[in-house]
Amino acid sequence: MKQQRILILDDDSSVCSLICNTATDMGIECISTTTPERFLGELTDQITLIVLDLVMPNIDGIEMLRLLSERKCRADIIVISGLGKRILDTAMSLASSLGLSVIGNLVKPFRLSELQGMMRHRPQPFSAQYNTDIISIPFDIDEFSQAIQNEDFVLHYQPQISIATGRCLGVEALVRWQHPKHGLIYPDAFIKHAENFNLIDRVTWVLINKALSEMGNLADRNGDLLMLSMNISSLSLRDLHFPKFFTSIASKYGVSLERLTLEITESGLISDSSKTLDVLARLRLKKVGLSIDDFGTGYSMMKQLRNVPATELKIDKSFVQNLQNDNDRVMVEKTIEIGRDLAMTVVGEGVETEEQLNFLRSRGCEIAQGYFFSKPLPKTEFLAWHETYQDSRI
Ligand code: G
Ligand code: G
Ligand code: MN
Repeated sequence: MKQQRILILDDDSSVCSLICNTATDMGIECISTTTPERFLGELTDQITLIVLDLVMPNIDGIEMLRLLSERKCRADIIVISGLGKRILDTAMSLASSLGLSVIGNLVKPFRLSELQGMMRHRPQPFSAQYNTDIISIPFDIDEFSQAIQNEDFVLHYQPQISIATGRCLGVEALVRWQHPKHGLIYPDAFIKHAENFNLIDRVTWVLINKALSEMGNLADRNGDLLMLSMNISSLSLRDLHFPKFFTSIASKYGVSLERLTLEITESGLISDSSKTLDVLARLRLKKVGLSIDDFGTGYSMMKQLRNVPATELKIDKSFVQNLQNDNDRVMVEKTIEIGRDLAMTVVGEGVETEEQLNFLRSRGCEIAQGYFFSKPLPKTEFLAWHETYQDSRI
């Protein structure tokens, strides 16, 4: 176990001594300073814990977090501020998006016992904490065109469960690129490129055909057909012919439009052109379900809610997985309320634990999706999961 060593930056020297005395009493080595220059000078790989005041005269703590990230600082960080909890929560989200390891926050005036509790925190090995960037495989437009030509994509399916009855109501189809050399590549690594290459429409149609042929007519033991949700790039929804093509593919596979839902990410809807709204309205008139994916992460969600004729809201997993945070919990509660008031179905995404499921249930959320039930699975594995799941419910 690495020896704890604390470095404190606070422009209030009385706070510095209070923290230092506490640390020394606990047998922890401690350095404190009121100036950013000295702070950066003292920052070495030996420091395991940093206590950082967010509001200082010469540099703000947010700027300091950025500097720490640039220096690839791997120490655990506690942020403190007299400005209240919301700013601290924002600083913590920012810090973790910068790859820093923030372990807690303290609102001034704080209790010594709170600080002591955090200091007792045992430093973890550094490598486990530092978020490395997502590795992405470089590929060019020809290679990607070829992949579309060969239809080198597989769909994985993740169940959507009725929270009230436990029944599996439907599946969401999620694409993966089956790359001949690199293996399975996840959508975050290629969908954006497909959009930039202007090839996304071709991918969209390949996948709609695939999803409908594989899962369009899946029924459970009662003979009830399952719902099928697909993710559609908002760029593909600018094509005024989309509803016509979509309808004809559904009829080719004999799938009724009421059982299909198109998920559009909230950020995609921001660029709503009148064409997109035209397409969405016509799909809705044909009874296709429309879901706002990753709800809560976009920039103008109230405007989207008013304009888009959506039937479903999917609460982004970042909120569902952070219910211990007051802000995230309120987001989840209010999204469920908005959904109910607007007669929309609300799906809680990224449900991993029973507590998360119980919380959603207690607030009246209807559908849950997440690893708690199953990861997205290839078709045959999904079918096996579905059989076993139905067995377990008899
Ligand atoms: O499975 P994860 O499976 O990594 O999916 C990440 C994101 O990729 C999803 O949130 C979704 O927005 C996007 N995505 C998944 N499948 C598709 C697809 O078939 N088409 C498009 N356009 N996006 C998809
Ligand atoms: O379309 P979209 O953003 O909604 O896709 C959901 C993403 O979330 C996919 O990448 C899927 O693999 C992932 N996912 C689904 N359930 C869980 C879960 O319980 N935990 C986590 N961490 N990710 C999940
Ligand atoms: Mn989705």
